[in-house]
Amino acid sequence: MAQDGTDELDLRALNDAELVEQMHDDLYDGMADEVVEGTNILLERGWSAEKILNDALVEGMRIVGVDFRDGILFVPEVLLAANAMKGGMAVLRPLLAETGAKPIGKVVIGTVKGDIHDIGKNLVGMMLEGAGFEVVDLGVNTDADKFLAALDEHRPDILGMSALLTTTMPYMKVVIQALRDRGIRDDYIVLVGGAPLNEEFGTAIGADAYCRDAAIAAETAKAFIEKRRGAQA
Ligand code: B1M
Repeated sequence: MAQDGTDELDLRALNDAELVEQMHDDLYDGMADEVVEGTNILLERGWSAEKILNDALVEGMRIVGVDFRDGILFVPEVLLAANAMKGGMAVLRPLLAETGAKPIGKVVIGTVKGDIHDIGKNLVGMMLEGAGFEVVDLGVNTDADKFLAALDEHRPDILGMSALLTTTMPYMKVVIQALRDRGIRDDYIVLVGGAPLNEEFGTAIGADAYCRDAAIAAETAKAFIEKRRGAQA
């Protein structure tokens, strides 16, 4: 029993499956401290960062997404859930990004104009760092001018764009067109991702590849870099 008289659940008393289920509930309820504690407990129990990310955090957010879609949860609750998810991700970040080696390439990434979803983009950034890339994150609501300015400033190998809304995904094409207008489209590998996209869309807007998830984004980025370096050798 906690000092304020409420029952406090001892997360350490739960077995792994119960703890993961409790973390889904805590994420749903926006309880960031509990999600962080659960994440730490699973790490202590020898779980890999990837497994915690996928089984506890991403799966918890999927459940939130279903109830958001169905009108059971609303923006304020989903914001709290997102905050809890970010708490867990902050614990995992150094583990996912652990590399120590010289960067194998540079990526500029951002969520496109009109869109403020950043959890998926942040995950992609972490996985790219884990794969050995230096990542410049432009944040959310990024317009074409900001992308172009960042390309000029950072000279990356890859431009990554994220969109979570059917209304914002067409803006990716605007950015790619802006690259074409400047005659610099082929200077960059353009990767796109986000829940409403698919491969067909990626091809239609002239991206080099659509990436279904963060792990695939990291694999795809590596494969393109190796191919490009091979062609230059
Ligand atoms: Co929003 N939202 N939301 N939301 N939200 C969705 C996207 C939605 C599908 C929910 C639903 O109805 N089921 C729906 C979109 C419908 C549509 O367009 N068809 C929606 C809506 C409608 C809205 C608002 C319009 C709601 C409103 O205001 N009425 C509003 C829009 C605000 C805006 O952007 N202008 C809004 C707001 C919000 C919150 C602010 C409350 C919050 C965002 C908080 C934040 O991100 N900081 C939020 C959230 C959390 C969601 C859901 C529930 C979860 C998104 C998420 O984080 N998923 C989402 C429902 C859903 O997707 N199931 C929803 C977890 C994340 C790990 O997955 O982002 O898909 P994901 O990323 C994956 C892949 O897609 C891929 O890799 C990632 C990791 O594996 N990937 C990339 C993503 N980006 C990539 C970039 C790459 C490569 C891969 O580059 C190379």
